[in-house]
Order: sequence, then structure tokens, then C-alpha cells
Amino acid sequence: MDFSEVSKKSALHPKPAELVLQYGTSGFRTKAQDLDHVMFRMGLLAVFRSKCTKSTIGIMVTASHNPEEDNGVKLVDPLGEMLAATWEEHATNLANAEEQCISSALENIAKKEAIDLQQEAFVVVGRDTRQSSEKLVQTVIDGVTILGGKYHDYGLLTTPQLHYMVCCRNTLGQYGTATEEGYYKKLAQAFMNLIKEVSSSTHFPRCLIVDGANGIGALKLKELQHYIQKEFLFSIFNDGTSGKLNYLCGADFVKVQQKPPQGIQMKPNEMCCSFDGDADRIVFYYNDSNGHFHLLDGDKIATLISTFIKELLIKANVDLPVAVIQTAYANGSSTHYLEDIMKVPVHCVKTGVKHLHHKALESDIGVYFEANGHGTVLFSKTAEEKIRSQLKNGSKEEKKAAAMLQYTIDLINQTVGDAISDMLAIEAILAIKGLSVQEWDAIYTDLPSRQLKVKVADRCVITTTDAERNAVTPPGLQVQIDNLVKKYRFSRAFVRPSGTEDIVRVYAEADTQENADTLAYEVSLAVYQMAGGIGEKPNPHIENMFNVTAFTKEKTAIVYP
Ligand code: G16
Repeated sequence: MDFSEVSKKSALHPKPAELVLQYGTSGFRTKAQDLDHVMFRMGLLAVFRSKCTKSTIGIMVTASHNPEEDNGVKLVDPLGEMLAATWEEHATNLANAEEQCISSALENIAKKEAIDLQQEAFVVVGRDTRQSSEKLVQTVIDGVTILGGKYHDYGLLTTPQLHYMVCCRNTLGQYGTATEEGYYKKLAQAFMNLIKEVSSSTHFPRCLIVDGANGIGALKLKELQHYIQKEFLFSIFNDGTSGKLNYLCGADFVKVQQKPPQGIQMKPNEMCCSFDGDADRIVFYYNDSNGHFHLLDGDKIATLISTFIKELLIKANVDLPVAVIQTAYANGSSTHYLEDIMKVPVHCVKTGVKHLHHKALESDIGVYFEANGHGTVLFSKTAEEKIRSQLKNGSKEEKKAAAMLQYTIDLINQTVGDAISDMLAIEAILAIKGLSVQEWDAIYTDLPSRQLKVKVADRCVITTTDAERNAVTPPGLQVQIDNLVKKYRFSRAFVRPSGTEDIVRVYAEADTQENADTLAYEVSLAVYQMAGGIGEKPNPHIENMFNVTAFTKEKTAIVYP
């Protein structure tokens, strides 16, 4: 095929000199002004991927939790999952190819993947509320059309909504109807079916305070409200009408800073939640009567959901294994509770939902959540069939539990972590189990933890192994971390280069908040000194370290049985 037209068009979307980008944890992400060429080229790549898989492919323009001035792009594979790892290399090569090499870069991919260039291609596109997103979508469409691909532009969507659309289209509607209305109706119906089982009507309507991170999630939640009016009322704060996207609000802010977002009104003991900028993450929290902040993150969500599913499986008399997938960020107490109390196998994988999703597929029921609130549940075909069969053949009680499992399957967005779907699932589970947020929180007590960021000249100097729990390079860093960890009880720490921001992330946990904070500071200093730190040196006063502005209250030490 002659790619000369592509080359001509590509010249209108020039690559900034010397800019090299990597397909990171979740696609490309950097300052919006540096992304025009990437968007065009990802339009091209999506057409190739569509031809190769003979399926619809999705492109989401978003930088999720990053600041407003950043942007990014995520490619969505046929069943709504993240782009196949083998294609990430093609994406990186294409994004970094010099202008005169675009044709040969495309030819290489076509050859390597044996792409039938005559095959039709279809791409669906969505975008978040960032100012830069609309223009960048136009550039994506330029890339798609120059290669003869057809497209549908959904306009404003949450990232999980786009994943859902892709899956619906490729399963010919089996997964749902590929419209926003289809999405809302599916979730609302499943939620209402599930809560029908709640005996007392005093639990309704459910009311929840939601921090929309000034992003797309707030808009979409308002649309969902029409479908779910009587059962569930949302008070949405940070809805984008005045504040700045992800600024002092949103799931990432709340999780990392361990404090409530600005711009919301919290009463004591009232449950609140925060979405991130593209609504694929959620965390819950409340202030107790003494004003102490309590965070219920992805680990607590995974524990509650897996407990609920396990209990229903027993009631339905369906024998299916449940596994939980976590990352190194999972709080030690959660892993201990899941493995030793709940007796659920737990697997630890690298950060990035693509890794968790992949591992979860190995289990009949795979519950995966990152501590940052990004996650979902995957049910294998076997699992779905066994549950359906019990719907027909079980006793009355077994049928009821099987029906509830079926509604849970419908409620959960199995394509990717989805703040809206996860929010409904948690609300339904709390109502069904008659649990308050305090009772949910009390299932286990988190070990105090701290996350920090360190700026270095080149974050790639840090490489890791063992699901990112051990640093391989720079030499000597891990020995240093090990020595620091030995100073504290119940302690653990690791470092890894972020795949979405130009920084190194540091995580530490220990028996007290003070020790976790000190350990995080000491490890940050080691990173700064041994991995080429730039800018201000890490500061022993955590509140002075960038992006961390306050201490959290002292938490009690954990004593394991
Ligand atoms: C993305 C990924 C998540 C990951 C997060 C942070 O989230 O989808 O799996 O945990 O980035 O990644 P890192 O620590 O490498 O920067 P989102 O919500 O920003 O798309």
C-alpha cells in the first residue's frame, strides 16, 4: 500500500523535535500541546488494530487523574480491555518515528502483524472535559480517515463508558446497547433488581455525597440520576461548573493526601466518594464524630465485593473459586485479611489495570482493585454458565442467591474499572448487608501508609522486579531501602517510576503514621541521592513535600493475631 498521502497529512501534525514518549501505564500522557502528532498516529494505529482484529477499536482522549493542562490517549481493544501489550511497542515506535519514517513505520507494523490492508476498519472515539480534548479528537479522526477507516465520535464520555461501547459493538449487543442510554439503563436496572432483595425500605432512597473531580464523571452521574431517581440520590460537588479538574479534589488527591477534597460539605459519619478525572476510579471516605478522616480505598472495595460474592456463591450452592488481584500498593492489612481470614488467594502484579485484568482472567471470578480505587470483577464464561444453570435448577433459596449474582454481573462493568458502576455496586452491597460505612471500615484496620513523589532527571534509571516490590537499578538502592525498612515494625517500602507522570513514586507503610511518614521520607531521600534527584531535596516535614500538604492523624498500631 502507498502511504504517501498519510505522510503528507502527517506533516500537518509534526512531532516536536527530540520528544520521545512511551506508551505508559495507561497510554500516552504529557502536556496537551505536545500530543498533536501522537493523536494523529494513534488514529492510524487504531485503524491497523481494527483491521488486524476485524473489530471495532476505541480511542479515549483523556489524561485521567493528571492536571488539566496534560492530556493523553488510551486505546481500547475489542472486548473493551486495554490495548494488547504486544501492540504497545508498535504504539511507541509509531509515536516516536521521525516524520520521514512514518510510511516505513506503518509498513513494518503491517508486515509484522500480517494486516490485510483491504479489510474495513471502524474506530469509536470519546473524550473527557479537558479544554484540549475536543481538538485532539479531531486530530485522531484525521488519522483514522486518512487510512480509510470509518468512525463514530461519542463526544464526551467517561473512559469506562467508551470501554463499554466497544464491548457492546463487538459482541453485537450481547453485552448491552452501545449508547449512553443503553449504559445507564443497564446499570440502573441491575442496581434496582439487586436492591429489590433488601428487606427494609428504611434503607431507601440511598443518598451519597459525590466529588466529581470537576470532570466528566459529574456530568454523567447527573444523566444517570434520571434513570435511578427514587432509589438513589446523589449530591454532586466539584461538578466542573466552577473548580479546576482534579485540583485539590478527585480520587487521586483524596487517596494520596489522605484527606477530604476541597469543595464538598461533609457531615460527621456521612459516606462520601470521589471519582477521578475520567471516572475510572473511586474511593469512599467519611469523617467520624471526632473529625477524624477515614478512607475506604480500592483494597476495602475489593474486600467488600469479594466477601459479598463469596457469601452469595455459598447460598446459591455454586462452587466457583474467587481470587483477588492487587498491586504492591495494597495495604498489608488488606492482604492479610483476604489471605488469612477470608482464605481467598491473592496475587500481586505490576501497577496498571492492564496487568490486573490479565491476571484476573485466569480465575473463574477475579476481583481486581488497585488501592487507588481502580478496579472491577471478571466472571469467566464457566462462572456465568454455572450461575445461570442454578437460576433454573436450584432450590428457592439457591435461585434467589443465583439471581443476585446475575444482577451483580450485570451491574459490574467487566471491561474495566468504572467509578459509576463500582459506586452502585458498593451502595447495593451495603444496603443488602445492612452495613454502615463505619461497619464496612471496621472489617480490618489499615496499616498507616504514605505515598510521596520524587523528581529525578530520568525516571527510567529506576527498574524494578517482583511486581515492582524490589528495585534492580540504580545499584545499591534496594539495599538502602531494606536497611531503612528494618528500622520500623510492620514496615514495607518500595519505589517505582510512574507511567503517567514524570516522577518516581515512593510508598511506605509501618506500625504508626509517624513511622510510615518518616520511612517514606527516608526512602525518598535515598531515591533523590542515588537516582539523580532534581529540584528541591525531600523534606522531613511531609507537609512540605510537593503534592503532600498535610499530616494525617496518628493511627493505632496493628497487632496481628
Ligand atoms: C492509570 C492506570 C492505573 C494506575 C495509574 C497510576 O490510572 O490506569 O492502573 O494505577 O495510572 O499509574 P502510575 O503510578 O504508573 O502513574 P488513571 O486513572 O490515571 O488512568
